[in-house]
Amino acid sequence: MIDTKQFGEELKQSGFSFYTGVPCSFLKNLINYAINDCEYVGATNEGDAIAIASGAYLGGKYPVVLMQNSGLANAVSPLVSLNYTFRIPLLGFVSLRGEPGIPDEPQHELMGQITTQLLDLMEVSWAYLSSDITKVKEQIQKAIEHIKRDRPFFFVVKKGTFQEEILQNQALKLTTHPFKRIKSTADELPKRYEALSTIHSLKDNNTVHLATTGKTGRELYEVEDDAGNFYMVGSMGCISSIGLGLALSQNHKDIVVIDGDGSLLMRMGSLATNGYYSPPNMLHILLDNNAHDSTGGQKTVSDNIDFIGITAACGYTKSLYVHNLEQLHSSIMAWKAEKGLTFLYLKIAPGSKKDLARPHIKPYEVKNRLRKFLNSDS
Ligand SMILES: Cc1ncc(C[n+]2csc(CCOP(=O)(O)OP(=O)(O)O)c2C)c(N)n1
Repeated sequence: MIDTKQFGEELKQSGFSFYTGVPCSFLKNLINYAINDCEYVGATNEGDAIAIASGAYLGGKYPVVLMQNSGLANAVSPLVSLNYTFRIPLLGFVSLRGEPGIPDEPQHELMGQITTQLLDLMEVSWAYLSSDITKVKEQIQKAIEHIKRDRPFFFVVKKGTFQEEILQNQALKLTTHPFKRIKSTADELPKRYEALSTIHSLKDNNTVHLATTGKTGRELYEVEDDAGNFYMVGSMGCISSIGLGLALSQNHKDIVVIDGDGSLLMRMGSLATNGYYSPPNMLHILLDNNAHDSTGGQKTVSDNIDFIGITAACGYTKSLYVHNLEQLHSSIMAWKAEKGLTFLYLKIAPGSKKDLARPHIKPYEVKNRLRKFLNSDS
């Protein structure tokens, strides 16, 4: 067995002190260490955890992600279309429930057989974590080499690898009396391009704009390319989790997340995590066209959803209905002055700019440029 604290301190010395994930009993002791002695963000979903960790990496951290192997399935989309595509590394720990030959619950049987194959298929390098601390130190160095090459590395963790680490008291954090502004007049339904132009017009050197998958990122690129912009491709629904990880690790920067209704609905559990950790430097703007516009305009169910009520109930400090571009402008200005995790909800018209191009810059170039922008003292 590994001395969990010694292992954690070893990782800490190599810069790994930001953890996120969803618990598994095999990893309980390492998670307890992370909660007790490091920064730990409890995610609602393993895919969200990957995105939170990726945001933290953009912000300059070396993140660690913990998950049960059943949750590796939840993490597939961002691992293959975010981390691979943008060359975003992280250190992962995945438990091996259902290890062949060892009795376990029936739901782990198949995943136990395919965990390492799944990692191979996703081109994620991995190793079984040794329970000998001398070997473990070598393994950590090997993992760091992969990470330095901008690739994720996963340790597959068998039962009984970590020594007991007692969970200390966990701080409770409850948001009380969130401020809500609900719909009070007709929506003017601007175009997405107009909304993005308004948002972009308020961007300064201290601000990052994270644009969701599909035409939002493509249109933002056409409004104006900027070193502080991140155009998401793939990993639909992960943009606000990236925002959370980034906002927590760069608390002096303004992080503006620009979301779509289809994307937000895809991973709505992330709202609970955002609200709980409530980074005051994050502004979450939803441009709701009631459609999957990027894939041909198929309707979403957003017309049935009270996003203002939901985000307020999840712990966002302010949830504000925005009826037109003027209100969008003034609400962003007000947020810049007052801060607090804020959700702005704007209904927009469906449709996009004609002859919309795709960013000429490659995803990993966007990432490298953004990391430089964030980590230079401008
Ligand atoms: C996991 C996943 N499923 C489906 C897609 C295909 N896809 C790309 S953009 C998009 C629609 C996004 O809808 P929304 O967030 O409302 O933004 P809009 O296109 O309306 O601007 C879809 C379905 C994807 N990229 N990833």
